[in-house]
Amino acid sequence: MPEFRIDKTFIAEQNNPLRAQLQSEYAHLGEQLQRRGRSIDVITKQVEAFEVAVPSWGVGTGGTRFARFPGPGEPRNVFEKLADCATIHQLTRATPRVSLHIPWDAPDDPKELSGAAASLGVGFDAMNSNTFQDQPGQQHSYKFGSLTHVDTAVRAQAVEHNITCIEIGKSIGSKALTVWIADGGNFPGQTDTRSALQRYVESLGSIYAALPEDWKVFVEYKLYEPAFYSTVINDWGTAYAVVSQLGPKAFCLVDLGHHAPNVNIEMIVARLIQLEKLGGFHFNDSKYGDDDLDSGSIKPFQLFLIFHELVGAASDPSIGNFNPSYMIDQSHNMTDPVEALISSTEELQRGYAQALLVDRPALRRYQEANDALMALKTLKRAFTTDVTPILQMARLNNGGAIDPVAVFRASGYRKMKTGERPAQTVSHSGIV
Ligand code: PSV
Ligand code: MN
Repeated sequence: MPEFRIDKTFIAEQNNPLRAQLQSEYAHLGEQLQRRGRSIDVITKQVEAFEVAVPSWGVGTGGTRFARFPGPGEPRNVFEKLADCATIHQLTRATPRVSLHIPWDAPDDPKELSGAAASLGVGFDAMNSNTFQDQPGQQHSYKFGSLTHVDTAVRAQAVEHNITCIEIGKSIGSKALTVWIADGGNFPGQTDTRSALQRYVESLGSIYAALPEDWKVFVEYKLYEPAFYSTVINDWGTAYAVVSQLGPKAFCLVDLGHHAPNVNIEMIVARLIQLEKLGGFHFNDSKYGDDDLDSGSIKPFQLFLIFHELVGAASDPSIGNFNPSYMIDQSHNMTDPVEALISSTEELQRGYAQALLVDRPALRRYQEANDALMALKTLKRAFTTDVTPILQMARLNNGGAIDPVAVFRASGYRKMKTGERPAQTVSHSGIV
């Protein structure tokens, strides 16, 4: 029996009763924007072109360090994960690529995997290596580190794993490798801070040497967890120092959850843009630490301010080498993962659309006049605009759903998958 997929005509049928209301709300917003000298259709076109990759590990039920609560119909292998990711793309038309995590998603036959992805209408984004967990049959343990381990043999094994990720990626059309390591110390004195970083640079140098010409490597930093005292690649400055030493194919990756509370992430984004080393994002949201909550659920203003930097950079001719990759990295255990990723995609588009609305010439004038109040009001005017009709129209124009979560629910997708995918006790993915 072929696996259930949401039918195109079903999406169109669900859109039909919502069209008239959308037209009227879109026209109303269009008038408002016209009074601000902006064309709604131009903004909608830009939103239509917005793309973000979804994480393969995000479609399974994630968990905290305390528990996982497997959901019904959860994907049991990489093919089922692809099917869920393709469903997110079908409804949003904004997530055409999937970011894989190896070995969680290691394919027996990469050709079969590419074929499956192509028939589902999706491709592949950055490959993610995993040297933060021991895998069955692995010779050396990563308990005390991987790319920075004191033992050369452990480092060599971790380097080899990353090269395997590149090899798999090459055969499925990926163009980037994201490296996040958990290496560090839990206690003062446990590791020698400087030599650990030196070993990282050397290990990553070997991985860099194996990168194809048209590939990038993203160095992802995180303040802490699971190393609770000293993490080797702990902040953007350290990541920047590493990628600068490596060369032009190396960039920093900003995961929104990987900072201390209240850190000004939009400023980090601006710095990396200026230094031409912003490789991309792992979008998510958080209240306390690396909470991996849906984008825009806790700090939507911060998300808007990040997009404000990105939109500014995209139109600044003095910024070269600007083509950051957008990826989502989220995994929690409260909601249906497909719905959560749809919702995050929409919130990212919202932040982007709001940022497109900023009256940049006015903002510049207020900045030059030191008018802090009006400068903030200029940003707030864009941020407080309800851009929902733009997001809905962009999806409709792209062939997606006006209300993707409602269509997902009405389709009975989860129920169908629950029948097709009997629960298994062992999960092939995990989360840190
Ligand atoms: C680490 O917390 C991280 O953000 C890295 O991107 C990992 O690849 C991902 O989460 C999944 O564990
Ligand atoms: Mn991440």
